[in-house]
Amino acid sequence: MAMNKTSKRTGAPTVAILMGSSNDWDVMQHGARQLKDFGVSYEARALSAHRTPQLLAEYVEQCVGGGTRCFIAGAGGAAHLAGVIAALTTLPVLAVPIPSKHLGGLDSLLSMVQMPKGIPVATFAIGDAGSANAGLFAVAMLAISDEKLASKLQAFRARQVEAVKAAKLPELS
Ligand code: RP5
Repeated sequence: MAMNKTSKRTGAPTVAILMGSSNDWDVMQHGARQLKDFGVSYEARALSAHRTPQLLAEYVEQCVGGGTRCFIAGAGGAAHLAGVIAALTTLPVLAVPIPSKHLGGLDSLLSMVQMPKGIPVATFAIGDAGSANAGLFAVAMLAISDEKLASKLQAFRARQVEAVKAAKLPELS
């Protein structure tokens, strides 16, 4: 397991966002956006569990050694990226199912949410909302031990309340 090795990296991101393909970025950018807006350091990389398994393992090992606090993993189809990362570390892994060409992301969702007992991943909604929520969930985890971040999260929630209260529905003609 990566956490037991000595490989370290200086300047490791607080949150590492991994995706199986650069084509996943359109979706994964929404989680990155949340982290950026909250001032949480992140790094986004395309690394695949099946195309680049060794590079993936090395990267996870370096992040774990360097102080990364959690991983967000997006993948589509037979989406085993999040599960493989979770097998390499005990840090939390937040999984984002990417919409797929033939099954609309249901394959990705089931691949992530149906992890066998013992190696959990926290699975979010398919697509943009899941990606954004994974970012927000990472913020919430970090906010447990960071009062400033907790205040920012409270303010974010308060803005949502105000937006709902101010919402106007169209009149019928
Ligand atoms: C997965 O296969 C990736 O996560 C991506 O969603 C899907 C298709 O990859 P590409 O063929 O678009 O690179 O590994």
